[in-house]
Amino acid sequence: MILTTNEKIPMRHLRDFKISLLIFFLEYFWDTECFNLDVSSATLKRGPPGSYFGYSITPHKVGHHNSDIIFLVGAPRDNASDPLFSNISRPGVLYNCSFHDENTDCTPLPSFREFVLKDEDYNDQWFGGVVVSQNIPSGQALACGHKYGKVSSARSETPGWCISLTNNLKPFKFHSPCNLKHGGYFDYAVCQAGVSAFIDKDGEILLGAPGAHLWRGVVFGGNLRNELDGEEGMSISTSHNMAKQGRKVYVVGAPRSDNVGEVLLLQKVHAHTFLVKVRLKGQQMGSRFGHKVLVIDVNGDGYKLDDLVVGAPLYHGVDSCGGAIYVYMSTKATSTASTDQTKNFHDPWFGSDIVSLGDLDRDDFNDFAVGSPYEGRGRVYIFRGGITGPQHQPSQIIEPSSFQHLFNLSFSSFGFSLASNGFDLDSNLHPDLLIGSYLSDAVVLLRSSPVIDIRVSIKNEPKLINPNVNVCGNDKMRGRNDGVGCFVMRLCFNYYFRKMRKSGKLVLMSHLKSNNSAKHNSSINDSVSQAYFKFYVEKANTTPEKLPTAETFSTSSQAPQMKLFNKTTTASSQIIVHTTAKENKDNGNLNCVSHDVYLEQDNHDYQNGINFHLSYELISFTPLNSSSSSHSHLNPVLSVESSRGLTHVRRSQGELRDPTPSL
Ligand SMILES: [Ca+2]
Ligand SMILES: [Ca+2]
Ligand SMILES: [Ca+2]
Repeated sequence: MILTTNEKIPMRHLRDFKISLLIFFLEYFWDTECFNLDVSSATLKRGPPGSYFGYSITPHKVGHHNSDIIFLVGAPRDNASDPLFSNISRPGVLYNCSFHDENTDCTPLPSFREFVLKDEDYNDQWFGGVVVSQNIPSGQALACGHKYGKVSSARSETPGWCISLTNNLKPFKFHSPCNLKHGGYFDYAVCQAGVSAFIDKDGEILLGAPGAHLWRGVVFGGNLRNELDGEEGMSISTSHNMAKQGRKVYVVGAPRSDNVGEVLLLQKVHAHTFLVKVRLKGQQMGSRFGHKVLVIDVNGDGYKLDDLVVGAPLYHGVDSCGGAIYVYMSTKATSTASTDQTKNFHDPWFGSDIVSLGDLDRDDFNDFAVGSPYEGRGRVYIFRGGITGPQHQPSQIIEPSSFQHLFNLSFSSFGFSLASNGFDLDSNLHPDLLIGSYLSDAVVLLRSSPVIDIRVSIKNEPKLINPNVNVCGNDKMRGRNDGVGCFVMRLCFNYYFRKMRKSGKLVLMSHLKSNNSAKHNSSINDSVSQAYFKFYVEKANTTPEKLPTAETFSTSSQAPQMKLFNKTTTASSQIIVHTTAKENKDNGNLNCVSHDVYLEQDNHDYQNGINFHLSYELISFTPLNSSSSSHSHLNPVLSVESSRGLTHVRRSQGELRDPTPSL
């Protein structure tokens, strides 16, 4: 059945799927805010030149343990070394890579010659164009060559094929569903089965064949056929956490369907019957909505409802191209949509690949990565999940320029392929990410740093600053009553390692500044966090005739109103703490530092608060016990929440007036 374009999007009519929509477009003004994927420790694997090594990647768990991970990398334009393939041009090769050892090369897997048949055309078959893994311990893998053809016919036919691999990478099943079918171009002759493929937790294999039926497309395996009318099967996934009672939902993308692209959410009602539960449409002709789909729970909701991210890499604005991703939240909320405009890029293909990172920063929300491979040399955007859905600004933008000097390699198409699924190569409890650049025949591993939250609090603060009283700790100054007001600001830093306890030495550096123009500063240095405080001078004991005049307000706005004890307006402190893994709680009282703060003489401005700007950065963390991992120890980074810091305002009771002076 082909559903017509007049059919309404049924999302609001279904009990099982209540969806709200967020849209993210490629924005030029996104800042590169570094977070915990560490670019300085990037490692690289190269394939033969021109082989398109890295066109597809997947982690693969070997054996029964989560930690035994290898990586399968497709090089679909590579020549095979097997003599049987000596006359075959660029059949494509699948590589087995270990990133545990930086110095070993990836090894090509055998050519699966037992499946090579007479009269078949393996030239330029693009084997390794897709490789996927079940990604569970002892799970299987699958690799495809979607341009595998038949030479027995006078016509050029490309049914495509895939091969199932056992957990230890032995081939055990050949899939070429279109090869067995008859018919010409209107049927299965140019199926290209294996343009996309998916193995879910149950072991069910789905093969996308977008070329079937004159490019209307078919998905094989789940018997999903002909629901869509344009490249159905370009992307496929399943979810057990989207519908009630955990019933499996099939997600199928068709980026040319109905011109704007469509994604269907289906359920199996009988062995060969599927019911369309939700039909999602793109917004723009030719945007390739549905080119990529990702099932992920991004808001950690109580029912662990899976949400959906859809890529539309050719979405464009009026005068520009950019790409967009759509995030559909499985929630009881009413459908909402937000829009924005794309900026001037030339086909960066933002959203051409989208992968789950697991919980990259261990804040209990899953995060995901989006590739934008043709934006310059390519970029990867990291989006953090959150309680209301993913954050609109990427938490990190990864560009190859930040590490390509390590390898003396000029990257191209960086981010075309991504692979993570939450694998943790160095066992630091934070997931890692593989990024492919097929035009450079390269795959880069980025590991993620552990994350520390620092909470700053003020102890022993005065409720109000009495300008006539000196309460500082310095004996020489104590008790003076000469109009030099003074108070003690005691700042305490508490640390919290996310999801791990570590013994070691943690060094922080803090800088306290008084500055009336201090305000929230958006240009945060990579690793520097900030907090802001504001205190007010007490009005008590001032007689009406001594009240400040309007001129006092106008001239005081730029000049510092206070001095620290050493007569400067900045004080820095190094804070060292020895953390222990034995504490009952992960929280440790890091340290407190005190600053004696003096007001300038004769400044009784109680209307303008005195601003303090605290910045602090993590200098180092040296663990007591070195890790068993072969990878170097990564320094922790401060969490994004730490960066937001603390904004503290203390006002005098009942004395707040309109700050605009009345002249
Ligand atoms: Ca969710
Ligand atoms: Ca997270
Ligand atoms: Ca890790």
